[in-house]
Amino acid sequence: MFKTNILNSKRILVTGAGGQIGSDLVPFLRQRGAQVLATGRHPNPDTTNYEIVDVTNYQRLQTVVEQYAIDTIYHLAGILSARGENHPEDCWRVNIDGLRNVLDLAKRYRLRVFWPSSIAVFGSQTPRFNTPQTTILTPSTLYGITKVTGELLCQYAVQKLGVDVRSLRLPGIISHRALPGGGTTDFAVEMFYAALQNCPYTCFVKSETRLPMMYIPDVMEAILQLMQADAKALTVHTSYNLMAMSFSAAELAAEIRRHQPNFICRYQPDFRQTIADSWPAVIDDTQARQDWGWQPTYDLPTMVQDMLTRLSARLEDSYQPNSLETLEVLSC
Ligand code: VAH
Repeated sequence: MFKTNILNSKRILVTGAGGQIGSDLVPFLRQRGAQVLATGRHPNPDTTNYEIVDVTNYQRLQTVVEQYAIDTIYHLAGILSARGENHPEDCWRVNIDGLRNVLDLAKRYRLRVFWPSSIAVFGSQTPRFNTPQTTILTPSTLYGITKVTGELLCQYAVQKLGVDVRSLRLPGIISHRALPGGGTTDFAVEMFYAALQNCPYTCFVKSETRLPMMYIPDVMEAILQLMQADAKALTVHTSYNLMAMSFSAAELAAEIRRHQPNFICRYQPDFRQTIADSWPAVIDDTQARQDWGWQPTYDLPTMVQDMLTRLSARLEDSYQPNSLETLEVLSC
């Protein structure tokens, strides 16, 4: 079956390139021969071939698409769940106006688009275990509402406007290149930083809080496989369910302690507990496996092993992600 080769997307624009996914996706795509223009709202001296772009500014986005003859947009810019609850107007504006601008340009210039949705589309009325691909979507966060709205905009773009936009309902993501910012699943990354710097960690959800999670290499492969899939094979035009692993905060802390025996994790739930409680624990991703061959590689033990190895190397290289200084957990 003919695959849309990633190299056919020779000129890629990544929005939100400095975020948790973007920090990995830009080098991942460049290593595969694509020309990638990284963009973000703020200057990013660490990245070559970079432009400052606010996705809510249509004219700016259009100028860059034309100037660089872009053929594909990976639209990652957005405000996550926890920050979105504290800044709901910004969350709606960035997440919805940004996506609408991208989809309009995609229609106008025949661009291909990837856009990340999230398990945040599900709410307390959704089955928490083996959450189906098609089910009740009543999210309790504004972030989740923007993701449900975004999925319907994507489906409309495919079915009514002929746009090739593809999407994944991403779980919590664990990565080491850039700290996540403003998410409810950030605890799963912060634990590693605390453990490697011999700091006790105060987790902002209960120990028994179980959520779907994925290691960043699997996220990269899932995005690549979806974008390479033959369009005729795709039966979902809102966003695909995706599952790799599911673990509780306590299970993650215990697995880290197998390598860092002195790691101490305490639990002090805050407002993010309510958000986490509204999300599923285990996702049914059968459709993604059937349509385009999705298959995760990492489980909890292999992820923890690799994450500790890579992150400790970065910390030894005095790698300091911009937001590291602002991470209270490290003031131990
Ligand atoms: C968040 N990391 O916590 C994001 C993600 C499923 C979680 O959408 O908001």
